[in-house]
Amino acid sequence: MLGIVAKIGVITAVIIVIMVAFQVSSSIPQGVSATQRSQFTNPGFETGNLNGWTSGSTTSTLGDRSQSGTYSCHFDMSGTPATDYISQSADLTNAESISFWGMGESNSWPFSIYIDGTLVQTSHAVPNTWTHFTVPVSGYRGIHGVSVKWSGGPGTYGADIDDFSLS
Ligand SMILES: [Ca+2]
Repeated sequence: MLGIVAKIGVITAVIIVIMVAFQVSSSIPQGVSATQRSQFTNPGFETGNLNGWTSGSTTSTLGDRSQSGTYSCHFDMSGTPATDYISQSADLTNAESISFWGMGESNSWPFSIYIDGTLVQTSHAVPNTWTHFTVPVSGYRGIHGVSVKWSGGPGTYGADIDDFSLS
């Protein structure tokens, strides 16, 4: 008899938990996801190429040194900022910041970040160490051209970048 009472108690508790869970889930407004953000196309270069990006002639992808996944974008040491760059248009309306990871080959040369062709930040790469960089963009609304250029060349040092995101 006591066993049956205990079982009924457990079943009642389970039903209450299910009802509470249903009420919580149904109270979340449908169709209103967290703030809608556009993201970069091919942000981590995992297509193995620069699809989605406009890039300079000494800019490519490499498959042996990514921050995550398999591929990263590589700025060759033979290039200059005119040829070691990538660029993509992004909707910055709901973005607080752009972030990406960068790594220099051997010395602390800068990545230069441009929005619509205007230099907004210079961030120095750490030699042989992936480093996370953040660029504040809360003042921007709408679609803007985002570019990163590398200033380690020509003939000195290359660099890699990976994993762009808007947050
Ligand atoms: Ca990657």
